[in-house]
Amino acid sequence: MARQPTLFNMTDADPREPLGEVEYMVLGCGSIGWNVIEELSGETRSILVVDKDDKRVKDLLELNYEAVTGDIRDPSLFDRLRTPKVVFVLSNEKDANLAAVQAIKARYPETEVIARALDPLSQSALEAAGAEFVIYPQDVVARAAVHQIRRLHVTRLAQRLFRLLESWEGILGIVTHSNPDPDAISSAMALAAIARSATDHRLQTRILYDGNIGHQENRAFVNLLDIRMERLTPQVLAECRYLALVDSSAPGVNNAIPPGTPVQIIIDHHRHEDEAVPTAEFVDIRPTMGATASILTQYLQDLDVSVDKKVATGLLYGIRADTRDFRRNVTPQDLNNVAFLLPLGDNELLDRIMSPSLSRETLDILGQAIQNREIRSGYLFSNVGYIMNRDALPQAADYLINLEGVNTALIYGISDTGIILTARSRDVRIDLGTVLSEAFGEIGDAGGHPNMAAAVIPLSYFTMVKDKEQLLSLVIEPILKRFETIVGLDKKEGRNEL
Ligand SMILES: [Mn+2]
Repeated sequence: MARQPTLFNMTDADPREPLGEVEYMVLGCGSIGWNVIEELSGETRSILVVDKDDKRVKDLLELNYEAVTGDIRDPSLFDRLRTPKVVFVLSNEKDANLAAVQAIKARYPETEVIARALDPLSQSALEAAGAEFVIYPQDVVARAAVHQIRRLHVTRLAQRLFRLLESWEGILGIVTHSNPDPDAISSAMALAAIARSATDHRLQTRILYDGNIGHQENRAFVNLLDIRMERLTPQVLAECRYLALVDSSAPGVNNAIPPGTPVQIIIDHHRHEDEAVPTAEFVDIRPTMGATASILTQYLQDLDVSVDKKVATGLLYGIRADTRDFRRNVTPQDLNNVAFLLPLGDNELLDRIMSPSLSRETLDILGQAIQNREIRSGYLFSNVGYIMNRDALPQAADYLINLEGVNTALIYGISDTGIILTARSRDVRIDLGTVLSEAFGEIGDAGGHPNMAAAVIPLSYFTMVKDKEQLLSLVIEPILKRFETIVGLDKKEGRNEL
C-alpha cells in the first residue's frame, strides 16, 4: 500500500506550509494504543501515531503506519504535527497524559480527546482538563467481564426455557396479571411463540386473563393485533396441563390462579413482596428490567425464534408502555431490545394503537365535561351524568386539567353501581390521593397519587332508582361539600366561569 505523505520529519519542513489535518492521532503506542490503531485502521489510514520509543516508531513505519517519535509532555511537539480531529491519549504515564490533554485542548479546542486514566483519581483530572471521554481500562475490563457473564446467564436461561418446553405436549395456559396491560399481553404472545417453536406446534397455547382490559388504548392494542385471549375460569384452568405466569410473580398475587396451584413457568420484572422465592420449574424474575416484554425479547433473540410482525409490534408497545415511553426504569438492555424489535415491528400499526379513535361514548362524555364545567378559584368541577364506561372519566379529567386557569379538575358521573369521581391536579400543594380518601374514604373507596386520584361511592341504597342522573343531582351537593371543605374552597369567595 502506498504510504501517505508522512510528516515525521517535520523539523525540515517549511514552517509556512500548512500541515493539513489528520483524522486520528494516537499518543502513546503501548498495547492499548496498538489495539486502538488496529481497530481504527479498518476504517481509515488517516492515523498519526506519536511514541517516545524510537524502535516502536520504526516498527510502525515498517507496517506502513504514519508515526513520529516525540514526548507527548512537550507542547511544542504539536507545532510539527497535523491538526487532529480526534486524539487518543493512551500512554502509561499519568502526568504525560494529563499534560498532553491540556496541550491539545489549549491548541485545538474543537478536537475530541479520549484519554486513558492510570488510576481512578486521575480520571477527574483528565476530565477537568477537557477530555471528552476518559477510560480507566481496569474498569472497562471489569464491566465487560460482568456484562459477558450476565449475558451468558441470560442465554442459558433462554435455552433452559426452550428445553423445558420441548418436552411438553397438551395445553399450556399462559396467565397474565389481572386487568392485563400491554406488557403482560405481549409477553404472553411472545411466550406462546417460543412454545410453538420449541414443540413444532405440538404444544397448544392459550392466553388467559381475568378482570378487564380497561383503557381504550389497551383495547385497541388487543383488537389491532388480533390477540386471542380467554377469561380464566376454573374450567379452563382444569384443561391446561401446564401453567405459565407472565408479568406477575406468584399464583394468586394479582392474578386469578388460586394460591398454591402448581405453576411451571414464572417470568416477571416486579419485585416479589415477601422473601419467599416463588417455586416453579422455570423462574426468571428480574426487577432490573423495565418490562417483562423486554425479558421475552431477549429470549427471542437468544433462541433465534422467528418474530412475526404482530409479536414484535406488541412487545415494542409493551416495553414502551411499561417504561412510560422509555423514560421510567429503562435500562440499556431494554433499549437494546427495542432496537432489535424496531425493524421487525409495524410502525403504522403502532401509531394506530397509540392514537385510537375516541369511542363514541368517550367523545360524548368529553363533550359533557366541557359543557358542564364550573370553575372556582382554579378548581374545575364537571358533571358528566350517566356513564357506562368509566375509562372515559380519567380521559376527560386529563383533558380538562389543561384548560387555562385550572389547577385541579374533579369530574364525576354515575354508573349503575355508584358515583364515580376522578380528579387531576397540577397544584403541588395538594395531595389528591389523601384529599380524596379523607373526603370519601368513609362512604366509599378512594385513593390515588398526589396528582391523580379517584373515588367510587357505591349506590347500595339506591340501586332501585331508575333515573340515575336525577339521583346524582340530588346527592352530589353534600358529597362535593366534603371535598370543598378539605381543600378550603368553601372559605374562598368568587365564582368565575369559563
Ligand atoms: Mn410489566
